[in-house]
Amino acid sequence: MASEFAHKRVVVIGCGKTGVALARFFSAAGARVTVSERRPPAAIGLPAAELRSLGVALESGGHLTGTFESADLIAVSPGVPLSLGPLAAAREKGIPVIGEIELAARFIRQPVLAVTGTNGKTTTVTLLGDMLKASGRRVFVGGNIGRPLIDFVVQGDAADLLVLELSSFQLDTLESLRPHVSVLLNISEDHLDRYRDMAAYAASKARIFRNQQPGDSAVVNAGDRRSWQLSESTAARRLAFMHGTRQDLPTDEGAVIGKTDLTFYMREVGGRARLELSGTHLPGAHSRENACAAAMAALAGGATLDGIRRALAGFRGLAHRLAPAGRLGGVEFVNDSKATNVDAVAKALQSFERPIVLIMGGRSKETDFSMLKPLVRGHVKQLVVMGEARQQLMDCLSAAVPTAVAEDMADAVRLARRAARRGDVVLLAPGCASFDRYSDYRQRGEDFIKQVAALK
Ligand code: UMA
Repeated sequence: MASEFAHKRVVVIGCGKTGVALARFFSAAGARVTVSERRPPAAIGLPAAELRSLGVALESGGHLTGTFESADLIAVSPGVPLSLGPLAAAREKGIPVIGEIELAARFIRQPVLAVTGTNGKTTTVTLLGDMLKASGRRVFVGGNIGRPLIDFVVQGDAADLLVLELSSFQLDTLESLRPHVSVLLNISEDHLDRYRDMAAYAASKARIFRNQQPGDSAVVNAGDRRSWQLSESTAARRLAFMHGTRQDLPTDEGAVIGKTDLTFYMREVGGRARLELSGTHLPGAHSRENACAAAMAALAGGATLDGIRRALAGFRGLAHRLAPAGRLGGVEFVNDSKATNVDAVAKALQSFERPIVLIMGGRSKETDFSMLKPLVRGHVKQLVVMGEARQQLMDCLSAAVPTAVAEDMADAVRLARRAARRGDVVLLAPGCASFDRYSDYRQRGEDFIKQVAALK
């Protein structure tokens, strides 16, 4: 399958999910594999044992320039910045560097439906996968959502179609992938700790369109100026979606999002079809955008309206995304730990009519929180801040809303409970990464749920 790698010296950077999957791939292909990991050996745990059993060398506790420079090929995990010193030095020397999705794409024959955007990717990808499955298609769902694409190549699952969630980190190293259907949901400030500026971040997102041809489709949020502008580069058929009426659509084919329905104007539905949304679990306008984009991509990928309808009816939302976390004394606790940037916090706030006690904080991604001021003023009665970004949050938002500082999640939940009255919502929407205290947003969300349960 990949005999070109036999006996080659391959260095894999990062010993997370992707790194281990890459090590499996290269070791099955007969390469001499070294995994290079910045964390110390004690922090790695189980993956170290798997690598040993594969006969893969593990260098941990930092990256060695010598190792990188003696490689025939370097494969990077998405979380590794391409500016990493030893990696940049190896690239200067002409050593080829490849990303995991790009590597996998070279071995894939099935049509790919790829979804990107700052927020809503995982929900959209989940719905899209469900819609295609409910239409009788065999689907692999992977990428940033959790299952590395290279796993699919190694295991050779039976699939008619691949549905991929692609982060900007994964798009950065993409060269040859040609999505049969691409989806761009939205672009707002995020990851500015990795990108020079918004233009660089947006340029990364635009890579989803670069290899598309006229027979392909691009589903794009026409209500989001940046996304719409970026999509002008695509050779694919553009399918716009937005809130409003058909007259607002900038393309002949597309879809319109209503308060309780979606209307598609696409050749796949014979010109026009309406889908009722009442009875589905899609809180907030942004959820309807995700559902609309998923349905359009599904139609372009061969799904039926009936399959789409059934998938929407069965969708119960995802963990850590505006998910119920308990109720106490008439106060509802909502876990949106996945709201790791300002736009996601804004969308969470807009999903409630009731007064909100908002918990924010974590590791800042160099975003400007003051953009939230008007929304916080309108929706939030008390803000509780915690983690590394607490001072920055205080500086940006305390003039707009009463703000308290918490020591940790337990303290934050206690303070929030004290400020909330019957009918209010206590919302965890951190607007920050979780890595100051947690391994990921899931662990942070679990801690929130645990602290809410402890109040009882
Ligand atoms: N590491 C180094 N050197 C570095 C940077 C990182 O050794 O300079 C090491 C870390 O110590 C760690 C490993 O690399 O041990 C982590 O690699 P990774 O960050 O690429 O994480 P993976 O476990 O491989 O997971 C990645 C995605 N993570 C990121 O992009 C940060 C996962 O997305 C994805 O599910 C997985 O691949 C499978 O494709 C998560 C994510 O947070 C959900 N994504 C970001 C987001 O959604 O905002 C982009």
